Parts: sequence; structure tokens; C-alpha cells
Amino acid sequence: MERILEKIKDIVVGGRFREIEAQLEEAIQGGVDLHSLINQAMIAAMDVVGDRFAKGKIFVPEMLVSAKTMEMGLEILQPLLKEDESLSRGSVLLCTVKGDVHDIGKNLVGMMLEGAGFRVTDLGVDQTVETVLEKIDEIRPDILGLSALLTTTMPEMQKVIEELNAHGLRDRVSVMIGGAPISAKFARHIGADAYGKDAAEAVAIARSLTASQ
Ligand code: B1M
Repeated sequence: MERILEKIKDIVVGGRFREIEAQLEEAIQGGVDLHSLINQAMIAAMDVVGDRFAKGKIFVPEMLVSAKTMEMGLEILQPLLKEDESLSRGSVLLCTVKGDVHDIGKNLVGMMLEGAGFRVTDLGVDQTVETVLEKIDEIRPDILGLSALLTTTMPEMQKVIEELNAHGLRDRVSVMIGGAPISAKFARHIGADAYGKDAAEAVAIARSLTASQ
């Protein structure tokens, strides 16, 4: 199993997107579990990519092809993430905040939430406070999920919460935040209800937030 996980990790790191489907299918046929595929192969690959980028060994174009390979892989895995749930557990409005186009982690969170029976409306990336507020008013979700991957876009999360307060919408929706630079301390500081470390934790938190509503 270790060998095939290493192979998939190499494919994502190298951005060899033409190879990802066949390799994932081989892994699935071979009984490799989804958790290992996502965490030990694919997310681990993005960590290598991020590290190489930070050290100036690769640049944005290489990061983009790795991201594309990861996205193609997650699409292949998506149907397998679905639990057999007929009852909806609640609704989640999800987006990446303004100024930030990173969406792989958010998409993974969305897929896992859907798989766990939540209705997810994903607004996409680079979403302004105004759009988020409009959509909350329109959809009335149980949970607002905000993602940010850049330290420079973290303050956007605070802005959203401030505007929710200013518009009297804060009591209507629970706010969960996440993304690589986010912490529980930051979540508390800006007045979010919860911080999700990863997609699995995001699902557990969403369950507890909706259970207490
Ligand atoms: Co960018 N990037 N990037 N990038 N990128 C990072 C984030 C960086 C850490 C790389 C580095 O320097 N080591 C760095 C940020 C530094 C900082 O702010 N401290 C960085 C930078 C600098 C940039 C640019 C500024 C580069 C440039 O142009 N010079 C630029 C910014 C563009 C912008 O947003 N305005 C940029 C661009 C890009 C690409 C477009 C090339 C591409 C994104 C493609 C895409 O998303 N479609 C990209 C990528 C791929 C990365 C890295 C390598 C990988 C991110 C990723 O997908 N990880 C990243 C380095 C890294 O994170 N190791 C990096 C895998 C993903 C599954 O994890 O997103 O953390 P993650 O999600 C996790 C958890 O965080 C959590 O669950 C997920 C699953 O476990 N989670 C939530 C996420 N959202 C959640 C929400 C929740 C709960 C949990 O509740 C709602």
C-alpha cells in the first residue's frame, strides 16, 4: 500500500494529471482506503508542493498543474465519499473569502459535508462580504463555512462576521472557518463559532452545530 500511495503522491507533486485517474483506480481496486488516499497521498503531495514553492524551487505554473492533478483526483474520489444518507442534516453555505482563489481544501470540505448528508451551496472563491450576506439572506443556511489560505485574506473572515452582526444576521447562522493559516485562537478572536482543522473535523463540527440548533 505504501508504494501505491507514494506513486500517487509523486503524480500530484509532478502535476502528471494524465496519470492520476488510472493510478487512483488501481489503488481503489487494490483496496486502498479513501482516508489514506486523500491524506497520505494527495494532501501530503500538496504539502511538498507548498514547501518547494516556499523554497523557490518551483513557481506558480508548477503549483497550478499540481493543483489541477489534485482536483482531477478529488473528482474521481467524490462519488466514493458519499455515505448512504437519505435525511438531510442541514444546510451549509461555503466559500473562499475575497482576494483568495485557493479552493482545493474548501472543495474537499464541501464534498465530505455532502457525503455526510448536508445540503451544500458552494459560492466558489474570491467572494465579497456583500455576496455572502446576500446569499445568507436568500438561502438561510444553518452554517456559513469560510475558507482562507493566505494570511493576507484572513481579515476578510472577520469582516464577514462584523457585517453579519451589523445586519442583524449573526444569530441566524453558525460560522465555521478553516484553511491552512487559521487556528482555533483566531476563530475565537474574530467571534466565529468553530474552527475546522481538516475536512473530517469540519463534518464533525457541522454535525454538532446543527444538533444544537
Ligand atoms: Co498558493 N499559497 N498562492 N496557490 N498554495 C499557499 C497557500 C502557500 C502556503 C504556499 C507557500 O508559500 N508555501 C502561500 C501562502 C503564504 C501565506 O499566506 N502565508 C501561497 C501563495 C503565496 C500563493 C500566491 C500569492 C502565489 C503568487 O501568486 N505569488 C497565489 C495567491 C493567489 C490568490 O489566492 N490570490 C497562490 C496561488 C496558488 C495557485 C492558484 C497556484 C494554487 C491554488 C489552486 C486552487 O486552489 N485551485 C496554489 C496552491 C495549490 C497552494 C498550495 C501549494 C496547496 C494548497 C492546497 O490545495 N492544499 C499551498 C501550500 C500548502 O497549503 N501546503 C499554497 C491542499 C488542501 C487539501 O489543503 O487548502 O489547507 P487546505 O485545506 C484543508 C484544511 O486547511 C481544511 O480542510 C482541508 C482538507 O483537510 N480547510 C477547512 C480548508 N478550508 C476549510 C474550511 C472549513 C474547515 C476546514 O470550514 C469552512
